[in-house]
Amino acid sequence: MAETKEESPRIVESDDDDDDDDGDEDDFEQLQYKVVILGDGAVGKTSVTMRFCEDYFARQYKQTLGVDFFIKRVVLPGDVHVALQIWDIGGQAIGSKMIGNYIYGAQAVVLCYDITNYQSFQNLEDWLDLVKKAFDNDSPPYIAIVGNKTDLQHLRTVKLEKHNAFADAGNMYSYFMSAKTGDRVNDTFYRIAADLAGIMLTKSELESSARVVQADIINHPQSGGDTTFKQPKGGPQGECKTIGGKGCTIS
Ligand SMILES: Nc1nc2c(ncn2[C@@H]2O[C@H](COP(=O)(O)OP(=O)(O)OP(=O)(O)O)[C@@H](O)[C@H]2O)c(=O)[nH]1
Ligand SMILES: [Mg+2]
Repeated sequence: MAETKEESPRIVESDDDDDDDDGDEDDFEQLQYKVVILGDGAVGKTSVTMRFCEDYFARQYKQTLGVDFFIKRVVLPGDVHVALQIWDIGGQAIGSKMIGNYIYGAQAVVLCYDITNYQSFQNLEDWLDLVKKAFDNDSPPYIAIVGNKTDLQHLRTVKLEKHNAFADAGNMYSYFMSAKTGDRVNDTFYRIAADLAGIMLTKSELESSARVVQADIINHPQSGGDTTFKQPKGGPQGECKTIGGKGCTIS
């Protein structure tokens, strides 16, 4: 997949607090991927995203309405810069007319469930169906299944064998994590970024995967043509409000 580099949307590194710097000399090209996180309400999609992007965890549940956007840049071996544009979709959006648009054009889809909530695991079938529908005749994206809340092992209701069988049947990548403790969150996203970029990681590279920085999108192309980067319908530009300079939301 390394050859997709030239066709990727461009993104320019931003300084945290220096708005008047045009930054021309520091601009550099990097890969950018759309990653969509799907799953039932309260499984921890926002928590996982916030843990990865801001190393923050909120105990209190605040339902996501529509979709929130986050950008996180990771630096892979070989100094390959990858910006992950994360679309955190509210679980209630399963009944929304927009859901197909949210999913379309993703390079990666993360199907998230709560290991203590069997229903949330069963409902991944429905989420997967939506993904298949959204991609229709197009080649499918990278699909991962994530069992969240591993800090609650003692309350687990979804057996490992069930998880593995579902992942195998759908030819999906399989991960577990805890947004609460942060266990396996960074290295999972780092792995996804590396897989999308076609970069093999050694064990030690995975373990040192915490090198992440914030970036802002400044250019989102209007047409993906026949490249592997399909332009999402109804993307964040123009209709996205910035929240605290980090995530942005469409509802
Ligand atoms: N113990 C534990 N609680 C978690 C974990 N991740 C999320 N939670 C809690 O689960 C609740 C729901 O988390 P959210 O991240 O808001 O869930 P969501 O999937 O984004 O929900 P919607 O926005 O409605 O789709 C919150 O109270 C979180 O604190 C985890 O890894 N462990
Ligand atoms: Mg949410």
